[in-house]
Amino acid sequence: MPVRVPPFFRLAACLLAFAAPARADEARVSPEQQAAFADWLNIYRAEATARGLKPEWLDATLSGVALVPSVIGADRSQPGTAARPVRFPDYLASKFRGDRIVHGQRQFATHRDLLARVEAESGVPAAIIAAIWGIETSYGRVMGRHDLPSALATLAFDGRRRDLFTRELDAAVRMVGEGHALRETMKGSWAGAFGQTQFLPSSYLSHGRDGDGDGRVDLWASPADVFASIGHYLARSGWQAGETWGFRTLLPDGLDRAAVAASEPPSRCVAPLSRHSALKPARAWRALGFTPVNAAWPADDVMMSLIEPDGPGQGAYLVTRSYRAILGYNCSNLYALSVTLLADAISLPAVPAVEPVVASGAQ
Ligand SMILES: [Ca+2]
Repeated sequence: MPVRVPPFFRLAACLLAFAAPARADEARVSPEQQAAFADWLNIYRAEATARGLKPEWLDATLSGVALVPSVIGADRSQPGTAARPVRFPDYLASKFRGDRIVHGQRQFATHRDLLARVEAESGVPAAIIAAIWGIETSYGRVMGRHDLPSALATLAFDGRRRDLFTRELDAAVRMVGEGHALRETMKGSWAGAFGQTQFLPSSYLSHGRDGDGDGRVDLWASPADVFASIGHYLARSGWQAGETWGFRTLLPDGLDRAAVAASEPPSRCVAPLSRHSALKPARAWRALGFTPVNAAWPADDVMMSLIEPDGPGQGAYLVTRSYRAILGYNCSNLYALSVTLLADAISLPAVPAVEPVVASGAQ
């Protein structure tokens, strides 16, 4: 994916959205800001035309676009920075609150055949696809209510990540212009992600898939399109067909962490992948004395790395290369681990894969 916005940022957006309804937003825009935004829109329109976007596409998409101060506020007050890291048990508890697991079990059963078909086509396990759906939008129930072109234009105008959001606004214009979406139905999060997958517009154009064969990719309303698109996204991000994500593990006594540390710094998703050990075959971890919790070892040659999200002795996981495909969806170990544990919880309800971690924060 394309650049993703970590889920905690989206939570902040939801809170801000409740705190600052659109009408109050409009009242907080000064005449000077309105004028600056109007000037910026004119410049954007001219530059977008030069990039090949048709004037009628721009007219249709930018109709009714407004500056939304709460979007800027959300973008500038993102929590979870290094100054106050979020502990994994607290993060997981927030992701699994309410009926996230029980409703997921029902949804997984309801869509079992459809998910199985997407698994066969993409190589990505049905439960992982369903868990992404569950974490992103609570199985399609919470998709964001911001006017998408307004949110994207506001973030591009604000400038903190101008290049990113200018590209995404371009992609939104193309979605409308090419007939993928109706302007009036384009709702999403403050950060420009939309639909049941929470794709950015550029992800929609590059990874959206028509799962129900009606000739359109509808990520707001078609479960078949949603599942096919998530499966395609993860497959393109490196999921290895037939591979599991990994498992929670007990550590051997006297583990020498320096001896299993990675020797090269990561070249992408740098901060999360810096928390991973070297990739070693499953047989090597087994020989070191690691013990899976409620899981079986994969084939001997499956490559795995060790993660301890809260530091030594606070809970450990051995994860495959396929796990890293989830980091392509959202570059965060806490996000990816919450997806994998939710996948286990909704597909293997008899296995208490989650409770010990939430309850103790340690193994
Ligand atoms: Ca479709």
